[in-house]
Formats: sequence, structure tokens, C-alpha cells
Amino acid sequence: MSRPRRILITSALPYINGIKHLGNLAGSMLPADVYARVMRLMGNDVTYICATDEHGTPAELAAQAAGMTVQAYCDEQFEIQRKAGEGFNLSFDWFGRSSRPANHALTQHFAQALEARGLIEERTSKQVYSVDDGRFLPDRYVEGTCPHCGFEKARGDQCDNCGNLLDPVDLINPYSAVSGGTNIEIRDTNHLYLLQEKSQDEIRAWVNKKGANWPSLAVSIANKWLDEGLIARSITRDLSWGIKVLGPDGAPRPGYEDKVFYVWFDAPIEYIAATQEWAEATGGDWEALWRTDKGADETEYVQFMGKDNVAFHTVSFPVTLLGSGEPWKTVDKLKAFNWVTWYGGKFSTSNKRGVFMDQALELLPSDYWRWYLIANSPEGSDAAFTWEGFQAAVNSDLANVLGNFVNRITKYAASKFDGQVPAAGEQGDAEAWMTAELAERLPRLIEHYEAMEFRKAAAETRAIWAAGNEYLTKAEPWVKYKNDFDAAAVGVRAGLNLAALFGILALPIIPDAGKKILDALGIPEEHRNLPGAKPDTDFAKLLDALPHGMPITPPDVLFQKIEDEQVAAWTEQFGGGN
Ligand code: B3M
Ligand code: ZN
Repeated sequence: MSRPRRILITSALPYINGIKHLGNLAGSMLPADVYARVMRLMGNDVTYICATDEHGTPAELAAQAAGMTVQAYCDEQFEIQRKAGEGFNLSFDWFGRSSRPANHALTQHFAQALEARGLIEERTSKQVYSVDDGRFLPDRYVEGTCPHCGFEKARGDQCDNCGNLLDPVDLINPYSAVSGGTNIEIRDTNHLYLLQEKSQDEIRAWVNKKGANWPSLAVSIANKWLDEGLIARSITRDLSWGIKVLGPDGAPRPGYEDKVFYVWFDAPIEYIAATQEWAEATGGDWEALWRTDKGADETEYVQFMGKDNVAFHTVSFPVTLLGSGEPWKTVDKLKAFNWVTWYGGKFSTSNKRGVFMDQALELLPSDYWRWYLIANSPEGSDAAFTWEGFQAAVNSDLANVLGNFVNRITKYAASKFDGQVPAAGEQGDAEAWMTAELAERLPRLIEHYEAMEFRKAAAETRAIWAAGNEYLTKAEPWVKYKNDFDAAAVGVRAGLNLAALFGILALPIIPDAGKKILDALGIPEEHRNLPGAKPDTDFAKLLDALPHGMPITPPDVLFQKIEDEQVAAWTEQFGGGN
């Protein structure tokens, strides 16, 4: 027997400034959760870590807009995001916060290790200073006219109109996002710079080696940055909310009393800090996951994220980890996603376009959304959310294909076979056909999951459920019952076994439905694992695995169909195609 694989999974940390929409969910946390569930079902040792990303100007500005202190705002938003994650059945082993002490300590540690190796240097640079506010205005604190396209409300870090990344000092007619003040000066200030160019060769070699296991989207993004040449990047900001810049003695670094680390410096470090918190709380071994001198060489580390986060994970964070000179674990497999669009356009709260996580759960249970978002995962390209597509996926895949199968066979067993797994009869042609389907499809399903191809995995799952319906049409136990009781018994027995298998196959994507099916069939926890991974799987046995005579009950209705009236009402409420 092979040893269970030890797998560390992280999904990009949702930013704290407000609850995430379905597109954000589909591009990181949801697929990571599905992957974590599959890997657990296959008997692996999985740790899935996530957290809120709480520093930076958006948090400060959102708190200000809400009239709250940043701490109180983050406390409130963390709770909202934690609850939404729970509502969507995201099976985090730990959901942390980048503002907690563990991340503060570890971020100091990395900054000092990098400085000791000559990778951090203090430099003087020009920054936007607001005389009215008496402070520097980093990133989004300053707005003005975009030097590229002339858009008048460009933010200091990026223009939302043309997408160009900006330096605040390049804005034309700058004004303060805090006070609107236009009394702006460009002043000199000191910041710490991470000398990424010194790591260029090391990162290139690392990408060449590790990138073999990444999808082409991720490799090409990393190579684009490397081809342009890595440059020094400032890792501190003139802000008060964040991780303070300390000296080796633990006292504030002189000249940095009003500065903190840049959010993108400390956020990825939180992957490790959150794992430390998980270990502290559960007795887990964080070092086996993160320290290659403590066994992490044998850990598979898998990251999930949207494509805009790839450069930070394939270049910047590796500079921090490798640059420290310490034996830190780096990512092995990386899955990057395109965008989920709202009918081809952007999700937007202000324009009433799109559904946010909390709103979605008020409309329908999480399984419905999970299924649609995974079956339409934005993998090869962007994927459009449409109410019509959502309705079709739920009504056809979930209600007609899966729901109908489980309902038909369990009700029939309850009414004609005393609610028990029948014992009589031998498998025949129809069972041989179904066995061949499983022998072909189950290994393929597992391959898709291993390759993190979620659309294909959902399609294969549906195809197996559909094959079950076709099997019942071939076996037709309800017809045979009249004059060939044994043949009817075989059909019902195989059907009930398939229902149990289909419940297991449902668990990764639609965990509530899977559990409902398995509970109704009385499948004990220790038998809820995914078959078909091993080359010697006996697929015929999958049709006759439940003990003969075992009592079963039909589950309650698994899925309600979505009616046209609901689609019309939701289109009205949340926007639609026009
Ligand atoms: N918070 C995602 C974003 O807001 C960002 C991810 C951090 S992962 C370390 O775009
Ligand atoms: Zn622009």
C-alpha cells in the first residue's frame, strides 16, 4: 500500500474590503475546495489554508467610508467573509487573518533575513504628499488624470479605464482621495526596496524547474516578467495600518515610524503564518508543510488564484522565500483562472450587475451555485455567468440527471423490495455495460481532478450519472419485476450501489447533496472514499458492494428546479443580459 500523499493547498487570500462576488469565488476558493475534497476522498493527508488579506490602502479607505476604525472594520468584514465561506461549504482547515500576530512576526523575520543577505536596501524616492492632509498619499490614496488615456478618475496605482499600472507621481492634476485636497507636492521620502533583480537568475532557474507542473498561462506570465527583467520594488508604504517596520532589536526602525510593509509583501507570507496558527490550534505539523529541512520536500504544495495574482506567486513571493536563504517550501502546482463575467461584462455592485456570496445563499443552497460555477469554470478563457445557463445546469444536470436517478431507484426499492438491498440474481449484460462505463470513466474523472481540469471533471461526473440512467433503461427492473424477480433484484441492487457511488462522486462539487444521498443509504463514513484510482480496481464489484439486506431510505427531494418566474425576478433584481 502506498503512503498517503501529504498535500498543502492555499487559495489566494480574499481582500478584506467587502464580500466577494461569485466570480471571485469561482476563481480561487471554490476550485481549491473541490480539489481539497477530492484529495481527501482519495485518502490523502490534506491541509487547506486560506485567510483574509487585511492590509493596504483599500482597507483603510473602506473603513473610512464606513466611518469605522480599520481594526473594527476588518473585524466585521472578517466575520462576514468567514460566514460566507462556511455557507458555501468551503472546507478550510484554517481561515486566518493576515493582521494577526503570527504574520507580523514572520513578516519581520523575512524582511530581516532578506536584508541580512543584501536583498533589501533603503532608497529615497519621490512620493505624492498632501499638504491639506499632512501626509504622503500612497497608491489609491491619490487620484487624478491618467497620463496614458486621459481618464480623470485614475487611481494612483492603476487606471481603471485603460488598465495601465501607474506610479502616483505620474498622475496629472492629482488630488487626495482622503480629503479631495489639491494642494499636492512631490516630496522625497525613504522606503525599503526589495532588490529583485539580484534574484533574477535564481528565479529563472526555479521557474524552469517548477513550471513544468504549471499550466501554460502561469508559465507565460512568469516568463513575461522575467523577460522584461526583474526590478527593485518598494516594500514599504506611508500608512499606519499594517505591519510596522522594526529593526533587528524589535524597536521601530528609525525613520519608519509612520510606515508599514506593503500589503503584497506580507500577504503571501500569511500562507505560512496561517499554517502556523492552524498547527498551534490543532496540534498539526506546520514545518512538515513549509520547511524542506523538516519533511516538506515530500509535501505537494498547490496554489489556486486568479490570473492577475500569478506574477506575485511565481516571481515576487518566490523572491522572498528563496532570497531568505532558508529552506522554505515553494509551490509545486499552480492553477490560475480567467474571469467569470456577468453576461460578458464586469460584476459591479454600483451598477446592479452580479451576485455576491451572501446574496447567492439567500436565493438558493450553496450546491446549486457550486455546481454551475465548477461546470463552467473560467479555465481556458473567461466564462460568462448567465441566469439562463445557471437554470439549465441546475434543472438538467442536478434535478433531471442526478436527482431523478437517486429518487427513482430508492423509491422503487422502498416500495417493492422492503427498503433493502436485494440479494437475489446474478449480473448480466446490462451490468456488464455499466461496469465497462465505470471502468472507462472513473479513472478519467480522477485524471481530470489530478490535472485540476474542473470543467472536464464536472462533465465526466455528469456523464457517469447519465450512464446510470441509461443503465436503468437497459435493466428495466420495473418491467422485469412482473415475470423475472431475480433479474429485477439485480437491477435494483446495482441501482442502489450506483446511487451510493453517485453520492460519493457528488461530494467534491456538491457536498450537501452527496451527504444527503449517502446518509439516506446508510453508507458509513469509512466507506465514503473515491474508487477507481488504483489499477486493480474491480469495477464489477462496484455494482454489488453494499451488504445484501442492508436497509435504505429514499432521501428527501435533492434539488428543486429553477422556474422561469424565478429567473425573471432575479434578472430584475441583480441584472441580466441587457
Ligand atoms: N488579496 C487578491 C486580490 O485582492 C489578493 C490575493 C493575495 S494572495 C497572497 O486581488
Ligand atoms: Zn488610463
